[in-house]
Amino acid sequence: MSLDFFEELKARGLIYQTTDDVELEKKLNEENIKLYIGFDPTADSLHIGSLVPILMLRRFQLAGHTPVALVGGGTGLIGDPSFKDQERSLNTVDTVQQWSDSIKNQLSRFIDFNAEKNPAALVNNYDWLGKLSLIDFLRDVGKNFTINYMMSKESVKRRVETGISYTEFAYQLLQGYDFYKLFEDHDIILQVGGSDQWGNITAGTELIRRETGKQGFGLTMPLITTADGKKFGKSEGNAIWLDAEKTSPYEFYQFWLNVGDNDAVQFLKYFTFLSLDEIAEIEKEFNENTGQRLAQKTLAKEVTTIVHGEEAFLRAEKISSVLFGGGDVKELSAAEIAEGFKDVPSYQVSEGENFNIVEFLVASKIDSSKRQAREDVSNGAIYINGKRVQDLAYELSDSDKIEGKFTVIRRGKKKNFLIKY
Ligand code: 383
Repeated sequence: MSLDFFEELKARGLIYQTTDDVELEKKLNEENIKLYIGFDPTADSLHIGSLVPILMLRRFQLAGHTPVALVGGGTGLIGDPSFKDQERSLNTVDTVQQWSDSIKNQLSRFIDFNAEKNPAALVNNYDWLGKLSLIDFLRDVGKNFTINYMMSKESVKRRVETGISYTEFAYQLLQGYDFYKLFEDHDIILQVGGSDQWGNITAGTELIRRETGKQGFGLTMPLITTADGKKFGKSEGNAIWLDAEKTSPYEFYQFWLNVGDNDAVQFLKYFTFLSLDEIAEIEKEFNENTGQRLAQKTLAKEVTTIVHGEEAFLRAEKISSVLFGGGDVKELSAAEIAEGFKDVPSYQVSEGENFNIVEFLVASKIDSSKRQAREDVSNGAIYINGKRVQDLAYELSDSDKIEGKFTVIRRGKKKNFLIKY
C-alpha cells in the first residue's frame, strides 16, 4: 500500500501536531500548496537542531509543494521567548544583518530555487517588520489579541511567572503577523515549525482567521530527543554546526556515526531521504548484527552528503578509516590529518631535537619513561604513520614527515598522537 505525503510524514514520525489534520491532508492531496518555516539569526550559522525543519522544506518541495524559507532579520532583533528560561540580550542591527546573510546562504543549499513548477523562495521579515509603524501594529495586529490569550500559551507561561519583557512578550504577534502577511501576499497557507513554535504559529492562524475569515494551517514537528534522554545535537557540550568552518565535515560525520543503537533507525527517518522501505531493510539487517553499525554508517553517510556533499563525505570516511579502522596514514594529505587529528594530543617538535624513537616517545609524553618506551617499541606497540617500528635505534627523519608537517604516532590499537614540525 502506498502512503500519501501526509501519511508518509506521519510514518516517519515528523508530525507532532497540526491545526487540522483532516483538512490539511485533503489540501495536500488536492493541490500544490505554499508553506514556510522561519529561522531567526541568533548565531552566524545554523546547527543540526534546525536540520529536521530544513529537510522538511525539501520534503515538501520533492512532493510538489512550494517551500519558502524565512530569515528572521526582524524577529531576530526581538528574540523568541518560547520555552526559554531567560530573557535574551539584544543583538545589534549590524550583527543580526550579518547573521541573516550567513543563514540565508546556508538555507539556500537545501532547497531548489530553479525547480520548474515549484521553485523555492527566501524571504526576510525585516522587509516588512522593519517598516511597520508602532501605531499601525497596535491598531491592526494587537487589537486582535487579548493579553489573556497571549499569556495562556505554554511557550511563555513559565516566563509570565518568572519575568518577561514587553519586547519578548510581543514576539508571538510579530510571528503571527508574518504568517498573516505571507498568507495575504503570497498565498502561503501553511506554517511549519518545531513543537516549540506551536504558540507562535497558532497566533498566526488566529490572526488570519480574524482578519480574513479564512483558514491557515499549522504543523509542528517533534523536538528531537535521544532514547536515553540526553540532549540531542551536542557533542561533548558543543553544538554541531552546519558550517564546515565551525564543525568540520569529519567531526560532523563522526557525530552521526556515534549515534546510539536505539536512535539510529529513527534518525534515518528524520534526517535522510531514504524511503521507509529502504529504512526497513536497513533496520532488519541492523537488528541481526548491531555491532556492524549499519544504521549509523548509513546515517552518517547520508546526512554528511546532504549537508556537505559527497566529496566531503568520502574524505570524512577516509580520515575515519585511518583513525579507527587501521587504514593507511600515508593516504591522507596534511590538511586531512589536521582535520581528523584536531583533538588528539599533539607535540610540537623544536629545532635540533633528538629524533631517536625511544627518546622521542618520552619527550612527547607518549610514554612516561624510557623503560616504558623501550618496552612499547620492542613489543610492537608503536606505529609511525601506520607502520610498526620495533627497532630501538630508529631515528625519525624527513621521510617520516607528511608534507613536511606531521608525523602520526600510534601506540597500541587506537591511541594516536600528532607530531608537528
Ligand atoms: C520567525 C518568524 C516567523 C516564523 C518563525 C520564526 C523563527 C521562530 C524560531 N525558530 C527557531 C529558531 O529560529 O525561533 N520564532 O532557532 C527554530 N526554527 C526551527 C524550528 C525549531 C525552532 O528555526 O523548532 C527548530 O528549527 O521551528 O526552535 O514568521
